[in-house]
Amino acid sequence: MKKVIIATKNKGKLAELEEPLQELGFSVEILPADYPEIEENGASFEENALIKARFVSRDLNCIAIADDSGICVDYLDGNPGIFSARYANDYVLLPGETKDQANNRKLLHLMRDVPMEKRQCAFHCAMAVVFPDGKEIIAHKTWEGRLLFEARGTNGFGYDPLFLDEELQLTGAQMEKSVKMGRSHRAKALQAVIEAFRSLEK
Ligand code: ITT
Repeated sequence: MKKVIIATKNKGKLAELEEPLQELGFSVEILPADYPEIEENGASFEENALIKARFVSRDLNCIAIADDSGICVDYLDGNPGIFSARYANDYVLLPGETKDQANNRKLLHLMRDVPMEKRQCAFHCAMAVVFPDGKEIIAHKTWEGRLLFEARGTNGFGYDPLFLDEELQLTGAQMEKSVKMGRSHRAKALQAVIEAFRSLEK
């Protein structure tokens, strides 16, 4: 059985990646809790995904899979984009507020006067696999939607409560995980990576 390490500290991503990889027959490991932060200084989702997967693959001599993702809002010229995780770093957390909630609060504030017809957005996910022999796979996929004026739903993580899938009329946080994994940026990127992985093995 091929062993893969998921190079992420984000529990939401891990919850979405671990099971599908196991179902595909991989033995999946996660990073130790005290694993150092990897500096994400790339200029694109792809560069950052590769930085994370290369670092872990070389450091732990394993097949590593990493995801760099975020939400791009048309009205904000594609921001927060690759800065999605650190978007509200310039905000003081309210009592009991998580980082994800502060990110959402900032985004809602900046978009407060923008009408629904100008609130198109998309989740992006670049997923990279790096092998110990240096082989690499990269895929970049999106999930289009609209940014709501308030949070809806409690599933998922990050910006899910604000992101409306217009076809289903549900936010990412109102969907069961299995529904999100039939539609999301991450699910599509994972699928593309798996297909490339399989053809490398042939
Ligand atoms: P790792 O680098 O350890 O993987 P991270 O959280 O720092 O974890 P990123 O730099 O890729 O990961 O940032 C992703 C950001 O985009 C973060 O704020 C997430 O909450 C958000 N995000 C990504 N995918 C999402 C999804 O499916 N639903 C909601 N928010 C998502």
